[in-house]
Amino acid sequence: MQLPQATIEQLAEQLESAELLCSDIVKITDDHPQMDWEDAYAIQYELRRRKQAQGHRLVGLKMGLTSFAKMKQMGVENPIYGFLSSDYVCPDGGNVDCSRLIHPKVEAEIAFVLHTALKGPNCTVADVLAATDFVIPAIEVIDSRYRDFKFDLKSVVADNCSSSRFVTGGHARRVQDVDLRSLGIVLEKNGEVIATAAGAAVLGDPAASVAMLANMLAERDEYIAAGTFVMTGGATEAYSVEPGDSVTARFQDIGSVSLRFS
Ligand code: 0L1
Ligand code: MG
Repeated sequence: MQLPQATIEQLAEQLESAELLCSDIVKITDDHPQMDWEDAYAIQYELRRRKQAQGHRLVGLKMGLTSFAKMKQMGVENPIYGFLSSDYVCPDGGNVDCSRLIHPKVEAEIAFVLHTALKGPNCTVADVLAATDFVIPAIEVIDSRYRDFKFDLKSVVADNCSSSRFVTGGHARRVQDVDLRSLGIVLEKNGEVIATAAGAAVLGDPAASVAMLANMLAERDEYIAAGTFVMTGGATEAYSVEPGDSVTARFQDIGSVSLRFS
């Protein structure tokens, strides 16, 4: 690690204030170019600790930057992971208040719920399929705390991978009953199709995203516990939303999920 613990805590507090005050900040590496990966995840885990200290619950984990479309959009090459907090949860068809956000964007994602813990290293797609209780459609609302959504990978890891809100809906289906790779996804904004994808857009198979999460967590001696909800990453690039917009993501065989923005 390059940053002292006091700086890690101070940066987590800054990111938390940016979220709560809806006020953007410059990316961390502008002032701390020496920040390494350990520091970046240490800041994220400190943010997570602060959320829990305020009474919010950890309700899941997420992968980010798992599709080629997202990697290309953000100019990066590696997936990253973050946490999902109970204050991010929205009801299906519910309203997101944009005055509480800086510059929200939406992503259509396939989410997994596990009945068995997954431990890396060497976790495989087959392991994930065997450990999965069901898959379910989701929309993630991301909202980078960094000015103009501009950051490098370490800064965005510290910012909990731009996590902000999410919603699940549609039907929970067993993985054995769907073909995750050819599963079609249609993302609509205000009734117009803005993006289409198949499940394979996410690392060739969304289950590979869950396997990668288990393998990345193993580097910290952590694992995905039984019962965990995991979002596998946007299958398409992310799309900006503003007050008045409504967004629906339709998933072949597993239904649709939607959100309104005011
Ligand atoms: O959920 C995501 O894919 C977000 C990853 C972080 C990068 C971004 O803000 O797009
Ligand atoms: Mg996402």
